[in-house]
Amino acid sequence: MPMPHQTYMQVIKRRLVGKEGAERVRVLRAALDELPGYKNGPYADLRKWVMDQMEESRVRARATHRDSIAVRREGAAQIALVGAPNAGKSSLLHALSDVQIKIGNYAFTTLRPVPALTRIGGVLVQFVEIPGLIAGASEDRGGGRALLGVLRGADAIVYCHDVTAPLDALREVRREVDLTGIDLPAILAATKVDEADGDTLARLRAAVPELPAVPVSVLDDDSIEAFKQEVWRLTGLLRVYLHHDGETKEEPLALWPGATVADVAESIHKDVGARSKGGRVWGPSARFAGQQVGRDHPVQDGDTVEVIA
Ligand SMILES: Nc1nc2c(ncn2[C@@H]2O[C@H](COP(=O)(O)OP(=O)(O)O)[C@@H](O)[C@H]2O)c(=O)[nH]1
Ligand SMILES: [Mg+2]
Repeated sequence: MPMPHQTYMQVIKRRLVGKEGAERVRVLRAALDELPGYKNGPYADLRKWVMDQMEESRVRARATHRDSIAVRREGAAQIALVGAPNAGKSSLLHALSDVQIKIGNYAFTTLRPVPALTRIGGVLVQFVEIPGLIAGASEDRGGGRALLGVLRGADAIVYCHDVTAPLDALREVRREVDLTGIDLPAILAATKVDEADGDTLARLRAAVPELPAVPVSVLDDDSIEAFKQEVWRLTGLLRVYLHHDGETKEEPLALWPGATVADVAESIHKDVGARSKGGRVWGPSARFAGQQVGRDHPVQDGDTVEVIA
C-alpha cells in the first residue's frame, strides 16, 4: 500500500527545500520514479504536479542564468534582509514599502534580490531581500555566490528569523555569511511574534546575545515602526535639517557619522562648503538653541543647522 498522496506531496516538498536548478530537477525526477503510475485519481494529479514543478525549475534555472542579479543602489543606505526560506523576509519588505512582492507559504517564492524603498524619519532607505540563503550558499549552492555578492555591497544586515522556527535555520544562514567573510553591522528581526509567547522571544535573545533582537509582526504596525527606528540606528546615519532664510526644510539630509558643519555646507553646494566658516545649531549637538559653531563642529542625529557662508 503506497503512502497517502497528501503525505507524499509533503515528503517531496520537504526534499525540495534548499534545492535549486539541476539538483531540484533531479529530486523531482526521482520522485516521479517512485510514484505509482495510476492514470487518474489523486496520484495522477500528484504526478502532474511533480511534472509542472520540473518544468518550472527548468524555466527558473534558465532565467537565473540570463538575468543579472545586481541591485541598483537607491536612498541613503542599503539594508539587506537575510534569512532562511519562509523567515518572513518578503512579508517584512512588503510591510515596509509599497511594492508588490510575492509572499508564499513555500520556500523560494522570491528568487532574486528584491529592493524596496522606505522612508525612515524623512530619509529614503533601501531594503533588499536576499532570497533563500541556504546551507552551502557560500559554495554557490542555490546560486548563493551571486546572492552573497549582493549582500557584500550592503551597508548593514537584518537577519530575519521566524521566532517559532528551530534556531538552526538562523545558524545556517549566519554561518554562510560568516564563511564568505562578510562582516557588516547587523540586527535580528524576530519575525512572526504574533504567533509566539514572550518566552519564545526571551529564549531567542538568550541564544544569540550578540545580535540585538527586534520583535516584529507584519500584523502589528507599531512593531514595524519600532523596527524602522532600530534600522535607522543600525545605519549609523545622522539626520540633519537645513535652516535657511528663516525656514527649516522638511526633508533632512542623511550624513555619515563624524560629519561636521562643513559637510552640511558641502552638501548644499561645493562652493558653499569651501566658503563656509561655520553655522548655527539647534538640537542634540547644540549646548543651547542657535549656538554658533565653527565648520569643524560635529553634527548629531536630529540637529538643525544654518550654514554661515
Ligand atoms: N503570523 C504571521 N505570519 C507571517 C508573518 N510574516 C510572514 N508570515 C508568513 O510566513 C510565510 C513566509 O513568509 P515570506 O515573507 O514569504 O518569507 P520569506 O521566504 O522569508 O520571504 C508566509 O505564509 C507569511 O504569510 C508575521 O508577522 N506573522
Ligand atoms: Mg521571500
